Amino acid sequence: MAYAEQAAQYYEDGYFIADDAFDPGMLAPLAAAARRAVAKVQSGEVVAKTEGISTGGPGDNTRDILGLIAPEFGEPLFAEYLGCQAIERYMHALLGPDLRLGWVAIFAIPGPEAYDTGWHRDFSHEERDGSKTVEMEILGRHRKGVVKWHMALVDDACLWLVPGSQKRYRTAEEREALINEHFVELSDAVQVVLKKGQTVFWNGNTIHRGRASEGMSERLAMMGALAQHRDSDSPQQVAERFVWRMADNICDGLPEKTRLYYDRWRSLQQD
Ligand SMILES: O=C(O)CCC(=O)C(=O)O
Ligand SMILES: [Fe+2]
Repeated sequence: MAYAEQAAQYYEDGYFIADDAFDPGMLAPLAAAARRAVAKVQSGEVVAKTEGISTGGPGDNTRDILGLIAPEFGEPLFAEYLGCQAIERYMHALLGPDLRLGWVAIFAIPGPEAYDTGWHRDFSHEERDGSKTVEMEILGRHRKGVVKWHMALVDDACLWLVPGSQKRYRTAEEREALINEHFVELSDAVQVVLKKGQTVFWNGNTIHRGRASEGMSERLAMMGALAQHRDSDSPQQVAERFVWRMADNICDGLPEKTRLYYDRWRSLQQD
């Protein structure tokens, strides 16, 4: 499928699946680096907290490993992956020529554990039970210009979403699932089934759910995001989960493209 068609599908359905969203030769090294990063966090060799990345501390069994571009991880491949040409081509088709840092993280569920987020939109602090006017206003504004993705490092069928729901008010059935009973089947939902190496680019404003798939033995996925950049974008308060990125040592080791994404992000953060 051509990039323009995939971009059209993204804006219509809220997602598309790509087979080639990493530079040649990156897949096996990324999986190996991800396993090392998970082991470092579990052992406490690296302590990755939203407020800062450090070394030598208590181990942690978090499922969401952040801070991968920090030098403490000693894994430069993550920053290369975020800035690689294959990702850049998709982002240019979706967001235009100028990009800035979103994030890169790992999703790790080590065994056949129960995992279920329940139905939600990624609304963070926005109103979750608004009127049609309120919800449509949020959908038009919230995380505009940000595209996120999951790349399966092992086969991954955890994500479910309702195609097109990023563009419209929720139905009565969806409201029940979003507000009251999060763990039900939704009639219009689809399961996103990824083979190892496939990437789903998707909009977190869709109604979606992450759920351990049947017979799953492990989940290991990269999560990434980039944002559209304009020099005229307004400065922001540093988001709580990105405070670690204000450390002086983050930018030095970054490859050229990721450094550009980082510098643009950094220039908009109020100290
Ligand atoms: O587990 C998943 O695939 C989805 C998790 C989720 O809600 C998200 O990434 O926003
Ligand atoms: Fe979500």
